Order: sequence, then C-alpha cells, then structure tokens
Amino acid sequence: MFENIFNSITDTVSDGVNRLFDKEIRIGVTGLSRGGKTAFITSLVNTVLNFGSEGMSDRLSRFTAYEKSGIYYGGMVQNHDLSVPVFPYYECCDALFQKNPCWPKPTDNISEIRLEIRYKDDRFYVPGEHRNIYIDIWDYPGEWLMDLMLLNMDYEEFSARMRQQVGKLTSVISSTAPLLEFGKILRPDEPLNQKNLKEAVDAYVQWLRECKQHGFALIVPGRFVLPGNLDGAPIIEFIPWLWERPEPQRESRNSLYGIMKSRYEAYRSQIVEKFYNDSFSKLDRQIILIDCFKALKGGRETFDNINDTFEVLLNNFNYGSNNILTRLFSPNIDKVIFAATKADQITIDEQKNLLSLLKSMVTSASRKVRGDGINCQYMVLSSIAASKCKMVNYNGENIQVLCTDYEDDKPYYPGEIPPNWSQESMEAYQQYFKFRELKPPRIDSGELIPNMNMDILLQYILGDKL
Ligand SMILES: Nc1nc2c(ncn2[C@@H]2O[C@H](COP(=O)(O)OP(=O)(O)OP(=O)(O)O)[C@@H](O)[C@H]2O)c(=O)[nH]1
Ligand SMILES: [Mg+2]
Repeated sequence: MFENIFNSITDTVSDGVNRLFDKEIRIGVTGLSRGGKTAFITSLVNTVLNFGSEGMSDRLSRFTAYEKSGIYYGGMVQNHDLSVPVFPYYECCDALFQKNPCWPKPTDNISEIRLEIRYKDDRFYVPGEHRNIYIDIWDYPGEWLMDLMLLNMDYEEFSARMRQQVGKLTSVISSTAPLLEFGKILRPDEPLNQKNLKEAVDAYVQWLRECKQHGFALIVPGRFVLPGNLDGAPIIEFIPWLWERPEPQRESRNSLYGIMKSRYEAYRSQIVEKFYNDSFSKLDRQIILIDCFKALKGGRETFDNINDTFEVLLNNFNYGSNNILTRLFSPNIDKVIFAATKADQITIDEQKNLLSLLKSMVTSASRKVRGDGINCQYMVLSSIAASKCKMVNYNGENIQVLCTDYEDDKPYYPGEIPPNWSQESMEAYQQYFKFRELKPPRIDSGELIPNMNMDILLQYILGDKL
C-alpha cells in the first residue's frame, strides 16, 4: 500500500519534471521492408501539419491531450543533422494526391524529419506560456533493419546462422543448390580469386532475392539486396562461409576466408554500427509496425522464418547489455508501441481479432514482452486508409463490407482474422481470407490523409509529454 502511494507520488513528480523539460522526442519507426513505415510517417506528418486547423480536435477525439494542452500549430523544421536527407514528405504527398494516386515508393536511403508542435501551456503556475515540442523521426529501407542482428555476431556466428538458414530452406529456394556448389570452387585458405568470389557473391545475392520474393525476412546482410551507395564496393563483397569451417590456422589474413572475415567486420563496424548510431541509438519511443497479413500469407517456412525474425528482433531484450533489443529499446526508450498496420484491409468487427493476433505474435516470440518490464502498447492502425467499412443487408442479415473510392471495385467481405498466431490459423486464413491489394484512396488536395487510429497513436506517443 505504502509502496503504491510512494510509486504514484514519484510517478507524478517525474511526470511533472518530464513535462517541464522534455522538449524533444525521438521516435523510432521500425518495420520490415514494405511494412508501412513511409506511409505511416507521411500520414503522421500530414496530421501534425494540420494541427490547429478547424475541426482537428473532433478528428483527433482520442488524442485527448490535443485539446487539453492547447495545441495550436504543427510544422516542419530543419533537421538536426544537416548531412541526413530530409524525409521526402512532399514527394509522397504528390504521389498520393494526384488524380491516379500511387503509394509512396520503396525507400532506398535513410532520411529524417523534424516536426515542431506549439501549444499554450496554462499549467505549472505560468498561465498562457507558449511551449514547443520537437519530434524527430527517421525513415530507412526495411531491408536494412535485420542487419542489426549482425551487431552481436562475429563472422563465424554469422556464417553458422546462415548455414542453418540455407539448410532449412533447401527445398523451397531453388537457387540454394547452385549457391552451395561454390563449396567446390572456393578455397578458403588460398589467396583471393576475385572472379570466383564475385560469382559466389552474385549467387548469394540471387539466393537472398529469392528468399525475399518468398516473403522471408532474414535477408542479411541487407545491403546485398539494397546497396544504396555501396554498389560495387568491396565492403559488400563477401559471403557467409556455408560449408565446413576451415582449420583456424589456415584462416590467414590474406586467404579468401581471412579477407571475407575482415570485409564482414568492416561491414559490421562501418555500415551496421553507423546505421544503428544514426537511427536507433538515441530514441525515446519506438513504434513497431507489423504487417500481420503478410505474415499470415506465407507457407510453413515463412511461419518459421517470421518466428525467427521476431526472435531476433524481440528476444532477450532485458537480458545482458549486449544484445540487439537492449540496443533497440534502451537506454532512453520508455514506451514501445506495436501496431498491426494496414487494418483498412479488414472490416471493423475483425479488428479485435487482429489486435489479439498481434499480441499473440509478439508474445510468442518474446518472453520479455510477456512480462511487465517495458511499457508496451498494442494497437491496430491504418496510416492511409484505402477502404471504408459499411454495413449492408445480405440475405436478410446485416454484415460489414469494405468499399473503396474506385467505382470498378465492388464492395466485398474479406473474411475473418484468426485471433492467435499458429500454423493452423495461418492455413485457415490462406484458405478463406480474400486478400486484396488496395489502391490508395482518392484524396482531395488540402484534405487530411484518411487514417485509422492515428489519434490513439498520438495519445500514446505524445499524451504524457504535453
Ligand atoms: N491498405 C493499406 N496499404 C498500406 C498502408 N500502408 C502501407 N500500405 C501498403 O504497403 C506498401 C508498403 O508501404 P511503405 O510505407 O512503402 O512500406 P515501408 O515500410 O516504407 O517499405 P520499405 O521502404 O520498402 O522499407 C504500400 O505500397 C501499400 O501498398 C495502409 O495503411 N493501408
Ligand atoms: Mg519506406
């Protein structure tokens, strides 16, 4: 009892201190490739830029801090780091707001956006004080996310992990056999043969690409499939050693094995660590976007692969100081929001199942998330809602259906979402769910981008900071 009172007093005090001094929030938006990061950031920025316009408090009714704290303005300001490209907000809007709208392009480089929110703070004995809060957000290609797992792996561990992965997928990925054939050509203890290595790297990239097409997420190193400015650089010319490891005394520095090992180490320190430092090291809050539909769509191997991926992303983040999740979530991160994205692809009455599925996916992968150590929130979200849910009468029964802005699209009922993450539910989904890739909504210029639950998300990330 006393402990409770004490906790609530200290909470209140630290809340107050936070509110007085927190002027900046760095928000991490994490998600695999095509998970919806760029769409999410575009929609979030669009909402913030509309702060203060007429009718916004009604549109953000569950962002209760909006009205309470007297927000009256939201805008974009210059980035902190002038060497990082600015998030292409206007390009994304141009694509969306045109007559035949398009989804934002896949991201091929890192970018940052800094937003300013102004509000009139009538509390803390200074009536009418004008205050600012700044939000920094980074976008990056989802392909690079899984590279964070390499931070904790040396070349041998990386090779062992990929050897296991290649073994698991032999029957599904047709380019496995030609890749493994290189075991007969590559001589780990002999000097580098540039031509042989180049061909082996091409075979490995081909293997990764095929894995990607199958929806597998463990595509590492990420720059092999999306090199950015590294195309052709030796730092991405190595492969994991997929065969029996040579005797350590034969791994001389100038041997093929030694060179691949040193290139891997350079990749890890110069590329992955830099990416981590630029985009993850100083975050305050983390939003993890999960495309549950994509996860459900895969086959048996995808199921295992998604579980592996989640394990990499979520496991053990409370244990030890040297694992990826400690890095992803600390030292400052006090809140993590898991959002099931693209929720406009189901009817409203299925949202509770989607939420339950999301929780089941996350908690089955991470023991820690099941505990109460970190402040986790779960929600369903659509950043750019491309459908509207309507009630229709079908054979005398009222049912919900989805409609789009396109006349040719007939209203449809997509089906049920399984509430739990299991192989059986995945199979049921594949059999019965009618999945449709939706075209982006038609939005009149100047209108707010339609979304689902962005106000709830804003309350989670900003509510206690205003
Ligand atoms: N229906 C629907 N589709 C969405 C939504 N958000 C994203 N999508 C779809 O998901 C695709 C990928 O979204 P992006 O925002 O580009 O994903 P990303 O995580 O930035 O992907 P990378 O840049 O490749 O890492 C889009 O092209 C859309 O087809 C949404 O709210 N609703
Ligand atoms: Mg993107």
